Amino acid sequence: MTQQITVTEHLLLHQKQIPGATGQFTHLFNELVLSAKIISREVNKAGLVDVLGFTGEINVQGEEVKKLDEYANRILIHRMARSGVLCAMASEENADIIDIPHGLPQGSYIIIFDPLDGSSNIDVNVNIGTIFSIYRRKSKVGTPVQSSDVLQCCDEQVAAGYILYGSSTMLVFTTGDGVHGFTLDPGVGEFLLSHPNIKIPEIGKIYSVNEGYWPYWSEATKKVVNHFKSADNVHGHPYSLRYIGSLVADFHRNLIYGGVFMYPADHREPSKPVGKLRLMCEAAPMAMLVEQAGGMATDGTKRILDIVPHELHQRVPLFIGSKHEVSIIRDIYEGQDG
Ligand code: P6P
Repeated sequence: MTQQITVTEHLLLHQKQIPGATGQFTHLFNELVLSAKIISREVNKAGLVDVLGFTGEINVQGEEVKKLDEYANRILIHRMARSGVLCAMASEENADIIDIPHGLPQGSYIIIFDPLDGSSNIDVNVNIGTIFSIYRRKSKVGTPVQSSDVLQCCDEQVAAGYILYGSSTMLVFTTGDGVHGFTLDPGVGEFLLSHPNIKIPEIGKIYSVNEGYWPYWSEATKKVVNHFKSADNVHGHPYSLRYIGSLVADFHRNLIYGGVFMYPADHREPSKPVGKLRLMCEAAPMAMLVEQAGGMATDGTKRILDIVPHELHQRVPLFIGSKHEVSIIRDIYEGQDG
């Protein structure tokens, strides 16, 4: 009988190792796990019930909102508000910080999430995911939450992770003590430890980027991507290109197999000169995960976790994955800058 460790058991074990841990965090995580199970149930029957397609609304990102996006956002906001341990939250789908409704108990944590990332893939049954990032407030408990409590340096994250809705539903997260993967056993409704202490291979054989944007890239970015398309690299032959168009799925594959995911700055839209991905609800949580797994994450040259956000939905170029590849990318960009 393989040892079946649930997320809750894993967290309680971890919590015992944190002096003065109050159990607030474990409670928050249990609510997150419940949200994941509810969203997974809906994702897995999409197509059978009326959750596919668009709501007809446009979100703060200027993107059309999918019904399942909206559903996942509602579930997370509802469950997180009632966790009793948050003082604020933020969603990729909402323009502003979401306050905890008056009358509900509050705590010292802040969660920032992308409720259903990769939503352009929902209607064609391609893997999608929920991404989350957790901070502890800096301002005094009992005083109004400050924007600085939310816009903290990305290195201040106390936890980060994602739920991947695919051939199985997986929860992968870190609390700063390694990266651990849990797979949902739908028969018993529990996430069971399936990938303890995940480490990303030092050198990868895969690169992930949307090459359709080639005409909009800088010469330095073209040099970076050419490094992986040519034989002029550590392998002496081109890397394999794998690109799903769903960050959680692309990241998860590279985390397990090794490789690098790139979303460079491009010049398609003058309003988004630094690319499409959001710092706080996509790049920062993935950066904490990959570093905890022995990898690297930069904006091309600067460590993602060293960035202090200036606004909630700011975007950032992202190069993330195996240490060797992300280091090579940094050297190429720095070399171009002279
Ligand atoms: P593109 C999904 O919409 C997303 O935010 C990420 O999940 C994914 O990596 C990226 O956009 C794909 O963007 O421009 O290649 O379609």
